[in-house]
Amino acid sequence: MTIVNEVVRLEIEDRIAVLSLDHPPVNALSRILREGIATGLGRALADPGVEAVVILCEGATFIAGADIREFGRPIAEPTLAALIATIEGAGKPVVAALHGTVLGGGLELALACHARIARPSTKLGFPEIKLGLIPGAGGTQRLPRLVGLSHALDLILTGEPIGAARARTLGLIDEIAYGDLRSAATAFARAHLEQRTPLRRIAADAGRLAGTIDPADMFDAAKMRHARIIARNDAARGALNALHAATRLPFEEGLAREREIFAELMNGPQSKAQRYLFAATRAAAKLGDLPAGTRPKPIARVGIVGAGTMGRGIAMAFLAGGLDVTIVETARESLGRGVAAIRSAFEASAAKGRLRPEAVAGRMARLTPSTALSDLAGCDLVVEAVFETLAVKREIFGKLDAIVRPDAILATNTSHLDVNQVAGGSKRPERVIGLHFFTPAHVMKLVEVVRGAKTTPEVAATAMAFVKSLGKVGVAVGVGDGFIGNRMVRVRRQEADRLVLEGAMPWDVDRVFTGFGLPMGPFRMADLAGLDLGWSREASSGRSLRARLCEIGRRGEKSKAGFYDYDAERTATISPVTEGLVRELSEAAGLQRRAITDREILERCLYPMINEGAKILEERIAARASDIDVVWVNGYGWPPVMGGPMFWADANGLGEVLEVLRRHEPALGSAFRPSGLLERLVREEGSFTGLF
Ligand code: T1G
Repeated sequence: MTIVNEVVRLEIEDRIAVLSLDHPPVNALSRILREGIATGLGRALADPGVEAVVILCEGATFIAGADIREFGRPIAEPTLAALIATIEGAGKPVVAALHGTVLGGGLELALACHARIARPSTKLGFPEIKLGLIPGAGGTQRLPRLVGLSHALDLILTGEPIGAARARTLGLIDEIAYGDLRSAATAFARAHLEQRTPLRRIAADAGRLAGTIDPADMFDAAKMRHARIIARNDAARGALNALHAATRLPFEEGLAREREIFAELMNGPQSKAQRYLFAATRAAAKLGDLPAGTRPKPIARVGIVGAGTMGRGIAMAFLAGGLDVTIVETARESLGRGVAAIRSAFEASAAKGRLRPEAVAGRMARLTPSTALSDLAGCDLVVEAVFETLAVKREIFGKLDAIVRPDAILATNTSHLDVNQVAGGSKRPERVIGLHFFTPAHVMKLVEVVRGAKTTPEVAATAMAFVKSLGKVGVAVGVGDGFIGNRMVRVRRQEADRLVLEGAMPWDVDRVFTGFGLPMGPFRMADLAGLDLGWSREASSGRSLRARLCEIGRRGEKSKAGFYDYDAERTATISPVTEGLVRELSEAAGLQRRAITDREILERCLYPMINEGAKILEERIAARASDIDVVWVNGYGWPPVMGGPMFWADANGLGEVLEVLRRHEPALGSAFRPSGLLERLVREEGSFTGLF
């Protein structure tokens, strides 16, 4: 075995050269790895004793892509494109032995090999679109030739990986290796030699593109299937253009077109925002102040107290994560309703093809309903998802103290209460943490992880690792009313409500938000979530538009009427009933309604939100500005191509933000009083995202 460089080794086993790559954590194609592969491959191809080459990786995964940290800088030689051309042009068979997540440039390098063999658990894909890019090393030209145009469109436009079995069906890989991958790959290479199998160079011919009767139909169908992605993403439109080139141009010209589109996207605002979020999402999960050696504990058995909307959603998220779940509700009827709702939600997913039918039974088999808190005794972690009142939560934690193991974690799902006060209900506040799931909890990625004053580092680390194991995005937040997201939403909602009283209609406000680039405005979002969240007829004030609507049974989309009217297809339309109520409330408030410009709506809803974000940073509720952006992208639908509110403010110019706030403060009050941090950053010409 010879050391090629610090991340590549070369071994020759009976005429087969094995290039082993070992560049943790994901074998990203950094310069050092590209150099090692180029050198090692050169030696193997020049060695007369070598008749075939296997490329495999050590560690968690085969190459998971180009090194994102190198983006935006001049690419050092050897480029990935040059490396790929060398592999494909080799005179000896080169076999890629795949495992883990074979993504982006890693899959492009595998496509340059003459054959691909993969472990059953391997996932393969082109996630570049999630970085605002397209495959930039031949992926848009080779993939359609190998698997056909339609599958290539789906893989590249969605960015979602597929499993080894599907990859085998599509012809993306040649064989699945059920035993030892290295042995299977060398055996495959040996068989390739013995059978004198011709070297398959995908770039050499049109491949499955030749069989494409009418590409235009396939593009039209894909544009229908992926309309939402294409509408918002420059990269999606770039991918369509690159794939068009693959159907019309010779390979090398198509490659050149791909490179042009890739370069344009790399320098565009959307990719910069999405690459920022890639790093931000990983930074948000890091708890910077943990003592060295802090290790998360495994969580296998979880309990949930409460089978209402949140408890059900959390139970579904836990079940989807493979956990054993005990859900407790005092009243048998509401427990039964909760379990039935969980089952029907899984069945609905199965009916839509999002879940294998047999998985529904598997998940439900891991759900234990109970009316006794004592059944939570064996849990590693218990989440309370009961009424949002401090007394109830404290009482639950007091009872759980006597039931769960001393090392169990007690989590509160509170959306805004003081976690330290909730923790006060337990004799072991050091085992208490906040896990603020967002509704619907089985869908929304975001979890605000709220560390109490006494939460131990191990509990905090365990909570973060647990959230990530669920496939969710955890953001560590400090104790404060509304934490990050809801606190900023509250400021925005107050202004939106005021604007409606002063002269705008809900749909005017929503139009400004969608025009800005958000998927929907606050009023349409409220209809979706339900206007009666936290409302009760007994306590209804009847003073706000939301209360008045609830009182007349207009509780949102679920009741076919809320701020908007809804038809059978749930299409929202302007409501004369709402308009009448708005005018009544304006009159009752003694306000003379006036025309309000879209610009005023945007300034009064967006800018105080950013100001609140600055205050959250000042108060250290968020460790960094990018955490706030991660919250907004994963919890409130802020489009990733726009980076997040703090990223947007930096790009927009903090000076303008400050000027707008100062202009509105005299009339609109404290929400517009600029934070000290914002004023300092403007003075120092700094930025939110450059702070920490
Ligand atoms: N480049 C650099 N670092 C990367 C990286 C990458 N591609 N992928 C992950 N990391 C780092 C990450 O920042 C973190 O670092 C650590 O690895 C663990 O990541 C030419 C242009 C592979 C599924 O988009 O999807 O190829 O925080 O926490 O949950 O056409 O990482 O520890 O310092 O996410 O086990 C295409 C992105 C690139 C894959 C593993 N590839 N990565 O998930 O670990 S563009 C991607 C992921 C490209 C070509 C184009 C995931 C993962 P740190 P992690 P994980």
